Amino acid sequence: MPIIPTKSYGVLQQNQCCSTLDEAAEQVKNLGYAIIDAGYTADELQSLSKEFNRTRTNYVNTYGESKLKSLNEFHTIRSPLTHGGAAFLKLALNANLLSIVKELIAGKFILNQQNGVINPPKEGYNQGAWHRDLPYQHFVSSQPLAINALFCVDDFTFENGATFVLPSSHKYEVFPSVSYIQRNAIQVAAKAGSFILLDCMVFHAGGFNNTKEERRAVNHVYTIPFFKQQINIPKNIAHFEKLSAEAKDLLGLNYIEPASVADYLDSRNSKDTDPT
Ligand SMILES: O=C(O)CCC(=O)C(=O)O
Repeated sequence: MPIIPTKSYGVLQQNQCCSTLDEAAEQVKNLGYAIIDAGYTADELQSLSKEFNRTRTNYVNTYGESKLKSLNEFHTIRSPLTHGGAAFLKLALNANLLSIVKELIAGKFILNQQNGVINPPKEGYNQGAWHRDLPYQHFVSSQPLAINALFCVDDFTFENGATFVLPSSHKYEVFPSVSYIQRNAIQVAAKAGSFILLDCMVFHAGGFNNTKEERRAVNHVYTIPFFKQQINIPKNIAHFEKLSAEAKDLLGLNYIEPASVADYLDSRNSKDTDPT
């Protein structure tokens, strides 16, 4: 192992970092990715794995295999928290995850989307091409506006198509050349039960799954409330009244656009923040 110097000179400013979550937040800010443990027991992971498969079967039965295939949607379960078991809602509210998202996104943020992602054996899938999770965007932001948390239902390995990232690519606007990608992409292996955190502007792609088993994940995108949700979560979630105030806020209940000026003015009554 090389001995890495820790002393410095000519340095006026240095980040101070203490907890594992702080370290991960620093890495997401600088490199655009990091791994954290979600804190589940082996039994909890097993029941999540079963819930994933049950939800997928219901989803495919509801929307139809041939339709999903024709739309290149067969390897995705859209918004499992609104039609799967409570486990998916719990995942989106994971305390370790939210504490780091709070460090990364200044101010309020909401859950923009949650998707089950299946990387099938020996064939491509819709996440296997390079993209940003704020697609079609080429700006650079000094602060993260959106964070992706990809929960590993299975181990992510080099063999089963662990996610590739281009480190620090959230800091440049233009998608780099193929030769740059080949020289600089890295593959992020992670244990089942981890979240792979990405600044949503970092370029990433699912790898090729060269095993015989599917590699399953649940992706979450948290954004500042200015972005509209991929699917309207407040309209689709049952029993909202049972949720905590924090959960309602996170799921976007407080950020539905007013239908009229009158509704907007009514909404201002209950707010103590500046108009936006
Ligand atoms: O499946 C993966 O490894 C990547 C998933 C992904 O790119 C996404 O959900 O945006």
